[in-house]
Amino acid sequence: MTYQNYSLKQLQQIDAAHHLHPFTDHKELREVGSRIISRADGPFIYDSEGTEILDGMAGLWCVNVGYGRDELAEAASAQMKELPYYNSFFKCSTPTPVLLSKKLAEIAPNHVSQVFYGSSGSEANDTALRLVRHYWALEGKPEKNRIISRKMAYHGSTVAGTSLGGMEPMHKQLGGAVPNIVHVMMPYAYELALPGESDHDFGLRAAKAVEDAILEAGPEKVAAFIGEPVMGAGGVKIPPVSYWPEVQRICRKYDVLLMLDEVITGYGRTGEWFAAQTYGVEPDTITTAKALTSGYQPLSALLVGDRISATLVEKGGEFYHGYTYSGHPVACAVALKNLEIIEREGLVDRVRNDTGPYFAKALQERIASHDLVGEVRSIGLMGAIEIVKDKATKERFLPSGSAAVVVRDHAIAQGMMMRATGDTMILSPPLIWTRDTIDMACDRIAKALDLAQADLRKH
Ligand code: PXG
Repeated sequence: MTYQNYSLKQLQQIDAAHHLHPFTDHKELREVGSRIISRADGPFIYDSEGTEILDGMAGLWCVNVGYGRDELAEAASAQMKELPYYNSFFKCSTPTPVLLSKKLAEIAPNHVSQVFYGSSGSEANDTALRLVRHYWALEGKPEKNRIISRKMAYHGSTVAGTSLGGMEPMHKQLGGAVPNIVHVMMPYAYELALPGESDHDFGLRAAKAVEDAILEAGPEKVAAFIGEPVMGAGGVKIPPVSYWPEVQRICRKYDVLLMLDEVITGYGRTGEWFAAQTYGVEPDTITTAKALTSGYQPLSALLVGDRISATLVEKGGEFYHGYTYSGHPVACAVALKNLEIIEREGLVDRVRNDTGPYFAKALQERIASHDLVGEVRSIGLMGAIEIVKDKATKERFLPSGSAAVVVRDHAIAQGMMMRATGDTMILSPPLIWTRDTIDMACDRIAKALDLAQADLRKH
């Protein structure tokens, strides 16, 4: 029996009875019922009543080639028929992870040529944490095991991912984080720059926080710094251009490895294959997932720089780590086809040269002037809209986070799917968006802001 035999109400009731959702207040969900998305095509998703919604979040930052790609379904189907599964343990391999690794080595920054697979970004960050600590142990420095991260960072939801991340409510439910991880300030100029401080100077100050943490622990104790090139779930926080080169310089100075978490920024989002290339930095590890398959299959790839892989190969012996689905043949087949589509359609160049700049301009010209908007910012096809009560003073509505939810609900009612995180609205659309789609999105967002304004000013 397929789901078409069930009414919306029935699906919602069954969902409430049996399904524990991620990051959800279950009691609240049971009261309101879930929104059931049952189909999608191109840039649109459709709920079970057939309502068309423009997907401003590419699913959850992942569906970069958009929905309804028959080629990806065919790649999965062909691989399932040929070989649905075999493992890559015990000196075995299957063809698709082999070929995907070669492809990833080609598009990754020059000094990065090895890949370790998992099924999720969280798993890939577990691998990254273990690998980096293992690296220093192999180099005879087991005490060089501390990791520096940032407040509000999101690195996944496993114990290691949560520990690496800087989300306080998540830490509170953890009952003990992985030890030796510290969190420094984020490069978020809108709230953290001092009066009169330039973007450039703020970027250097935020980078200095990394140096201070290294010196506080002692460089001989610090293994690595980890960061999202642009913080995603934490609110599309785009660092000043001075930040990453300075962080790189500091890491080199103290021989601290640089780990970039590109689960969101990887595969074209910022207008290069990787944001490492956008920001001109040379990370030792690059965590990727999501858009590697455009979300059509669960797959993550930890890209490993030559410095670490040389030691692992030469001195490492067996690395006691891996997942049943490391290098899953079907997921890798879909990834290969997905990367082929991105290349064939020139989506990365399009983001860099056309849709990215157009998106930035549209947000500035059509959204930034709205009374509820404190700032808009974007890079490539990811953007943020700060919701404020008072543009001049940056005062927020109370309680904190409540206003963005009002805007979000109006946006969805206008046929525009976007996320609210804290007081920030975020956008991360499929890379297939055109100038017309961007115009359509801005129309709907502007309308949602007007309606939200009417609601919020009533109180
Ligand atoms: N790193 C980053 C930078 C992420 O954004 C992960 C790691 C973990 O990936 P997995 O595949 O294990 O979920 C992510 C995931 C949100 C939201 O609300 C963001 C993510 C996941 C779920 C919700 O913005 N990012």
